[in-house]
Amino acid sequence: MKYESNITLQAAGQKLRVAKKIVVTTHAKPDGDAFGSVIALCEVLRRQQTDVTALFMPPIPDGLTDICGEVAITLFDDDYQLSEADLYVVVDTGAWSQVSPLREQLEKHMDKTLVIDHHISGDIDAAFKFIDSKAAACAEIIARFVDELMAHVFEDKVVSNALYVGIATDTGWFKFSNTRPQTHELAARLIAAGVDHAALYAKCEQTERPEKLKLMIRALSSLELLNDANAALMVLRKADFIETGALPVETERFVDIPQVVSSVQVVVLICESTDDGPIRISFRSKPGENAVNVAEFAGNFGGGGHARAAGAKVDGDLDKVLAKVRALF
Ligand SMILES: [Mn+2]
Repeated sequence: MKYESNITLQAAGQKLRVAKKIVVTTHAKPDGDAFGSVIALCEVLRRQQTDVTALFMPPIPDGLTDICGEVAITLFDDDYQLSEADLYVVVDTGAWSQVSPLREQLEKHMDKTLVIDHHISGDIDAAFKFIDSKAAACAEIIARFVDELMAHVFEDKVVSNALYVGIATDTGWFKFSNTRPQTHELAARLIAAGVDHAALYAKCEQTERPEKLKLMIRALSSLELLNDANAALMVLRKADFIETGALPVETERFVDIPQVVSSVQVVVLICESTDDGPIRISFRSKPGENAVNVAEFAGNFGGGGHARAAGAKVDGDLDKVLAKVRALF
């Protein structure tokens, strides 16, 4: 299946304009872009009197529920029944693997489904696809739909905050290579419209618990630099989680920290389970000429992922896993 647009912005906009009942959803565990894209689009649809459902597969990002204004959020659970609608919209993904809890129900409605996405691949065979893989965030595309449908609500607080959260989070607050002139132009337009970007930064990025910092200290004190500081290895044992009171999910972004050292090309974080489950290994690598393909590393442990970010789950003894990871460098 070719993953490319088969409908113009105007024609897709017309579908959004005429449908009386629309369900808008996105990938499970939505990030800022997924969440912001759904909320911005739903707010515009709500204002044009569409009966709209903003459907999310949880968890939704902490701290973002108060940017939704009057858009009511529906959370998917095992009992959820997808209602009949004139149009189903999937934003920020076109991959069934990312929408799997909803697949069985949504698959019946492919003839009236519109995918709006900025990824390069996808397998949801929707009748309508509006794909722009050059867009830094799906919210960049949604901004074009806002202009197409109801340009005057662009300055609406709900719409502008949601779009800003989308573009800022998907570009790492405008530092990733996907950031392009249009991204900054949109950000400028949104800030001019009154977006409080510093407040949104705090809402999105400064929401952690103190336990996370305590665990971070443990992770950093475990740091080993290998192969002339080309690789950084960190280990968190079961006791580290228990003694700090931190949760396994609170290791998020620890793998970014050692990358501040110029020579570090690869970071590995090994986490023991707190409930005797498998050991979790996360790999990251920096882009560039000598970029290391960490998906291959993860493959050695029965895992996989992307060239720059990969992972594996392994059963067994932590010290044996550690030895095997050290032997990679
Ligand atoms: Mn995105």
